[in-house]
Amino acid sequence: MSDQSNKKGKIKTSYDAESIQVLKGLEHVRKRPAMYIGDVSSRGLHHLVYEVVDNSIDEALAGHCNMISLTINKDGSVSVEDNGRGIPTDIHPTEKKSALEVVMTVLNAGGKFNRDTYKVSGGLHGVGVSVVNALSKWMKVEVKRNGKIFFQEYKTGIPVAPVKEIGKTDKGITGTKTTFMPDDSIFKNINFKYEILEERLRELAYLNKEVTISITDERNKKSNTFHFEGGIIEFVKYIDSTRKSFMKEPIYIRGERDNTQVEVAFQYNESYTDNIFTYVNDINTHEGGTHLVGFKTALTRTLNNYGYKNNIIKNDKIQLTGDDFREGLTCVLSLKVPEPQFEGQTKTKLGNSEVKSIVETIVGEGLQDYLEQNPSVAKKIIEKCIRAAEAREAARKARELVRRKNALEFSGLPGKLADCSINDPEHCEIYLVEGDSAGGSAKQGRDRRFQAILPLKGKILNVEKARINKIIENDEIKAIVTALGTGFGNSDEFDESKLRYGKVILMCDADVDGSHIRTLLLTFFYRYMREIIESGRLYIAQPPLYKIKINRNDYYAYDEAEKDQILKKFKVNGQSKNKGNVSSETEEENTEGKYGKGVVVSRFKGLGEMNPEQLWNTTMNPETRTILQVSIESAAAADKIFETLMGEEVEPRRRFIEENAKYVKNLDV
Ligand code: 0RA
Repeated sequence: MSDQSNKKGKIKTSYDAESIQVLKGLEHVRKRPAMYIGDVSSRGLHHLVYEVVDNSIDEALAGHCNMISLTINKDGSVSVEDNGRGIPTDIHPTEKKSALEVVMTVLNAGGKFNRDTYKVSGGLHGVGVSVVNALSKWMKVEVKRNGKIFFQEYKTGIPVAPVKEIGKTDKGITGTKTTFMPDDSIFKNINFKYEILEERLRELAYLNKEVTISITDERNKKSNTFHFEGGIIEFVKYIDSTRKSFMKEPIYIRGERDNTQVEVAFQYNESYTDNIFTYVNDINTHEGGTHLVGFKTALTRTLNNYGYKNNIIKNDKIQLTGDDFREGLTCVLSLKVPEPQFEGQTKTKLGNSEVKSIVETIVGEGLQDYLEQNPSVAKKIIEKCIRAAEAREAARKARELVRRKNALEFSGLPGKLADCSINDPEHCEIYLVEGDSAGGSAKQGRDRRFQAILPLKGKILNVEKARINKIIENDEIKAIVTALGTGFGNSDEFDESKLRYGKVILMCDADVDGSHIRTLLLTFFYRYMREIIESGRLYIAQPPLYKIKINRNDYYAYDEAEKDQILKKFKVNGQSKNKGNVSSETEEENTEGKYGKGVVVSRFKGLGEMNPEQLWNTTMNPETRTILQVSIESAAAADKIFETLMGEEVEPRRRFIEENAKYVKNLDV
């Protein structure tokens, strides 16, 4: 605020000037919402809730709040309530209005109140509740403070009236409750998904063990409450609930240096892949960063040193690498950093260089102590790492063999691959197609200049259950890897710069088997070619579910709703719910009697039922198709679903199927 605004006589004009500033700010948020919340899809929509919840979490981190409850109301709005100190309501000294109004309406006003907590900044979080307000049709806030209840309401971020006292309460009862209705003229769809919010709240409860977080969906009476006294230790157990571990308890280490708090829990399981989740100020740093590097360095060095010193690793044996020390590792690393710098494509990579050595020191010392106090566990861990190294060595030899064999043949490319003619990867794409018959249609329907087709037979190997040396013996995986040209697996074997196509598109049937195969493929990419997902090159094709023939014209519908829409548009009667009205391409029933003259609705059972021209028009032509870009979150979710369904442990699988029986059809990302 300028000094002028405090001088008598100028207040009125500067207040007006300020109001204009505020309005301009809100206007900008509404004009360019993506700049503030990433996008206006489902992701951005749910982000609004996280933003509001983060404010309550901040209050909890400051030690003043231990209850947060979220409600999806019947009308579709969301309420977040906490028992913190309540947002201050006194008149703000420079802004000349209630501090509450300032927090709710001024961009970046949050920073004006120094709450001495670890402020989330950068990334998508931390933009402030005023942004949520600006993007809401209406918002209401209720504050309990000093024995009073205060209230204010807003429309598209603008106060309807000044802050008002609407009642009294017990002096000891304090807190903030915010309710908002996202603006449907800004968001494509304002339907909050319980499962998405529940998952984030569960995660927050693991990361902030002092808080109890509950969620209620008033639309269908779902609810859940999360409180984990064990914090990230329990988080690790939850992630590994489908896997077996030889350790009774995860290793837990915590420490603090230069105001940076480090907390880590990890254990080894019997699988061959690693699951490392890293968080900075409660944000999942999907892209890793300096904290992850520090952790990996400490893990490798400490285990290696201990192994040599205690004669578990023999000098004449093969050298163990970082990857060997992470085989079967499940880890949650959580940091509180005062001024985090978030970098990377999705702003989820920690950039602070000083953090590496902080994490490295704290984890190194903590792990060293643990190993010395638990020699038998230490021995088991290191022996597992040695087995990993041996398998890696065997895999290398097998790969070498494959490479030499390929060199003897004329081309290294798989026989089933129908390659494209252009050589420039950026302009080429490859379709990985389920089944030979769909593969055949795709080969005929494609634009052979830039589209390559690789048909896959049946189900690929479950990569979670096999070590890398078994995985590379699998024919389908071998074909994918050679077609892509990148190699696969760890950093020295995988090279994204060798990728022969700019886009990799998975094309599976729209049925249960197809979704299973898609999940298997996603899991493979997530585990062994993650960079391809991270650089946004992995896609999922969207074949239509229905063909609707109306007076000789064909229309395609990609879901039930679209089919109804098309039928409605042409004023065709008939109930879509009644399966008898719909014929499959192969067993074309006479449906004319049901839908009226000249109308045939057919359901595609699989890609193979489409002829090459149909496949091109609906699914492959870049001008008209829709393809879904796979995000790292959706791939991780697929991996989790997959692990639950396919993993070693029977009980979680039974539970999952029971709980999700009605959803399993839609295992879609
Ligand atoms: C600024 C200062 C104080 C509390 C808060 C903000 C606060 C904000 C939110 C947002 C959601 N829940 C919240 N709870 C508290 C501290 C005021 C004091 O000193 O009492």
